[in-house]
Amino acid sequence: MENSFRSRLTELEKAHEALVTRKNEKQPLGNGVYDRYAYPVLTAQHAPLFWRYDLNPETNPYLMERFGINAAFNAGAIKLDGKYLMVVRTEGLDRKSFFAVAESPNGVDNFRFWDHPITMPETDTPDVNVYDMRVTQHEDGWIYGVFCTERKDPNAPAGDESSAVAQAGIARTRDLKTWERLADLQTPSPQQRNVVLHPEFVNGKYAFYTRPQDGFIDAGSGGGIGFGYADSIENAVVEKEHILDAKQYHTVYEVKNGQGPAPIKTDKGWLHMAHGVRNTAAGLRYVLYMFMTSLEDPMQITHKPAGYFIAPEGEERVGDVSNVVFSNGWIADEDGTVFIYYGSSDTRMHVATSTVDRLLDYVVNTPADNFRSAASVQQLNQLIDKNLAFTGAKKEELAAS
Ligand code: M1P
Repeated sequence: MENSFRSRLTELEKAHEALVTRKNEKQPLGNGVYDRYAYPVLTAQHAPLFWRYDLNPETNPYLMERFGINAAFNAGAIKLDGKYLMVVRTEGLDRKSFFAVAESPNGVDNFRFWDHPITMPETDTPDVNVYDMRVTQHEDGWIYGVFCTERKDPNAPAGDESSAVAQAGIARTRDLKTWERLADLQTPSPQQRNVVLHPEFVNGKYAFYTRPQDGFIDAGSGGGIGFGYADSIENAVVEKEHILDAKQYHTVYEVKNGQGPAPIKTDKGWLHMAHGVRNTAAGLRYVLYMFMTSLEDPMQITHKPAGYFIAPEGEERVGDVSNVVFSNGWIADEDGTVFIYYGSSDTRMHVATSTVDRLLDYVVNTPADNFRSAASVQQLNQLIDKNLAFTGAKKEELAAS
């Protein structure tokens, strides 16, 4: 028994190390906006063996998993002390999510979980489930984590064990290790998810992106990406939510949408990434899209390309909740590289890389949605005519030379 325990452990260790240290490769011929990578950057199998197994042969002679990890997805992200860090929504077999930090030296591979998950303090109303943290390095000096805290709906009728209430939990830290929990955000909406703290004060106040919703799944009469101010962060209250990006009929965000990570500041405006949800016969489809807001007035959208920026592809399309990509973390590096971290199908994490310049070009120069097929054809014809005139002129130029 002792021998088989040892040899099984050696095999498990080898396989785990090979997975964690596997070099990731940029896929050739991207779309010019960003590059995808060959492998997910983080999966449930990246969780350390000492989380999943009792490593004592006396108490676990068969070396079986004692604390299985189901998924590692929807991570917030930040660069600290030269390391690329994801605050990962890590989900056990018991369906409970918790936050755990995974660290990489280069942002695209070798992500390794820190030894312990985050011990998140609670408010007087304990969380049942916590997930999807947005990490904001605020100009007040703190790093904030804003996340969904989910609890059973106290008004659910007897026998209804599914109805839940989602609200925004807020915590702050200096090092992602020790966290101070603050009061949950209060807003006029019955439920909140996808709440994100803006990195700067606006008119001297903290500012939040919100996503008002009537129900736990349905945005209902609410929905859209909201924006509101709070006087204090310790007891944050947003009295009015202004909808800055509404859901809209026959778009990729017709059912609901939500701000992704905190926006990136550029000299042309705030770059945003968000998720949009549409309905299909096969269920909801989640994609990512981008837009830009004004530096002077972060409530004004100045540019918004039509359609999606990233949609699930290949194995990304399949998982616990299929046909989903979701992003709540990106890192803009000093050299302008942007690491876009996205979860696929509520199962695993991926990275795509771009640059601030490319993303600005994409957001500013990609045509906006005109909301009708005929208008799309008109847009396409303009591009075709421009290209044919250009290639025709080029041919004549070559023939004449
Ligand atoms: O399952 C898909 C996503 O559903 C929720 O997002 P939203 O609030 O926009 O519907 C979240 O639970 C998210 O984590 C999940 O990926």
